[in-house]
Amino acid sequence: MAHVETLIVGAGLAGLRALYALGQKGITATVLEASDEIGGVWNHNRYPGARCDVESFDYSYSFSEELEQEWRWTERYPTQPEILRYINHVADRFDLRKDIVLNTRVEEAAYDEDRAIWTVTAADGRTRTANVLMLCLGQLSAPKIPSYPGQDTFAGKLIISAIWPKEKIDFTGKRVGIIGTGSSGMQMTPVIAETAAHLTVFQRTANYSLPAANAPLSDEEVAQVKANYAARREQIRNSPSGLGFRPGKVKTLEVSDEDREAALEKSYHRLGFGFALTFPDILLNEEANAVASDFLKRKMAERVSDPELKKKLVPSDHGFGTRRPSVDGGYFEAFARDNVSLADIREHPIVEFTPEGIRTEEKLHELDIVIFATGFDAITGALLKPRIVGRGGQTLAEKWADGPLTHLGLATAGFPNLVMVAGPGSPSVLSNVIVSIEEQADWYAQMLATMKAEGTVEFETTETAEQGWTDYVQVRARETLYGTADSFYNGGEVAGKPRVFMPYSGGVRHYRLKLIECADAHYAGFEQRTAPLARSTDVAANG
Ligand code: N01
Repeated sequence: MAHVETLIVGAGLAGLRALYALGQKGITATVLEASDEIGGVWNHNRYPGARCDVESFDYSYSFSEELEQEWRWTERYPTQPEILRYINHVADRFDLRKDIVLNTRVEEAAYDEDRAIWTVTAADGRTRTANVLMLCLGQLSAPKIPSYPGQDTFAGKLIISAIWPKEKIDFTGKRVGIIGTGSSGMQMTPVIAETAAHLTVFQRTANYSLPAANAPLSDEEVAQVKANYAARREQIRNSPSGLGFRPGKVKTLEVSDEDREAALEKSYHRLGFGFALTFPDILLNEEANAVASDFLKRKMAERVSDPELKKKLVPSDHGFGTRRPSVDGGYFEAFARDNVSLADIREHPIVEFTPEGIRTEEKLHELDIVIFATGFDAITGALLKPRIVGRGGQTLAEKWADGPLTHLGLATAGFPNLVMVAGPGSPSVLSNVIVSIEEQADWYAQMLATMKAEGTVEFETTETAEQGWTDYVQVRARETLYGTADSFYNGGEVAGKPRVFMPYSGGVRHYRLKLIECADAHYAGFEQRTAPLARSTDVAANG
């Protein structure tokens, strides 16, 4: 049985970055990846139009100045193929592949309390052991796949946006249906509309979206960013959400009507969903949020000419930013095409699939291809897929039955020597996630190196620490308007999921300070043992 100091599960942006960080500290690690390729969500989300809605300069690793200078992004918002190329380049550039095992889906991980060792079993039955288990499974990576009556009888092709096939799908002459109008559905709509015979977008909830203002990057622009990269990274690390611009400081209602309109207009054309930071109170104060929401509703309405469509496509049931908004490349304009129509499934819900297509309460939509762009079981979904067994045989699913409990988003009591990246209780989906990933990866590497040097064989967060942090996450969330809508921030995206606010909303900078504080206090909230608790308890019990 192969043994390493750390087993990392998942070879996406987080797993690779953790592998690099541990290597820098001389800690041996192996990454286990279910797919036949590295890249995580950027390997799987190959749908047409897939791109990141954070600027490429910022959606990239900051750990190597050479990498920053060598790599040349081509567009302001990078496409999925370009990000995947970047991830592969990083793996080669830093010789990471030798420690990555592909085609290895982890099905179970069990903690041996006597030996302080994790045993990980993959789908092929092979087991590996490690002192530490690090879960880098992604926060939006477990796809949510609806199951409608008759779905299996559909004679056409069913595709899931988050597990997009590698072969090219030809939409030419096809009648296509997209279910879901989050970022994925909105991004693919204008692209598929270009070749499909007809495209029907099935919308349950209208979503806020801003134009991407994407453009090729000029050599001058690239040179300018590269000349000042260190300062840009520093600013990002000290920002609320890890985005590369300076957020507004004056409150929404403290400026004149004209200045407010001008500021919103400027952000709208440049910042994507960073628009939310035009004023510091847009996500905190209802009046401020209403101003920003009304501005965006006006803008979205201007992009649609048909009055009936306008009413349907402009959101009316939640404030801007209380659910994840999108950044699109021509979504609203696509509905001006003769071959694109909207099916409002809030008004006329889907009744069933038939061999011919989708029957709603209104009519049968005849289709050749149906795409589920229905999102993810967010934040905890992927973490709870493998059976993870901690102290006393308790599984992580049992422990988190009423919602996740973590100390600083790092670890959970009863599961010694287990840590997670971008999990619940960390800024995760409320941040430019690569910033959060880097912060945690480096922090873990230092923590593990320190504990190794001190002879710690078992570390475990305490119930007091995890309850304290989990409560604090709720307190911070209540300061915001996130609680006013159902979303994947609060478990509202999956029926029956515990309704708990999961990401840390206090910002990237504040989170980083909390991590530093924890480390400076010799990893406060973690018990560190030079022998496994189980063994010392045995010794005590036996006199
Ligand atoms: O998923 P979503 P997504 N029947 O959850 C609908 C990241 N991402 O894949 O709102 C009918 O936002 C659901 O409707 P409702 C990014 O963080 C990033 O689009 O539940 N409809 C909603 O409209 C993003 O925010 C990029 O009423 C159903 C949609 O499906 C996150 O991933 C690109 C349904 C799901 O929207 C998720 O985006 C793509 C059902 N049974 C994704 N179930 C970047 O640019 C769900 N829906 C980085």
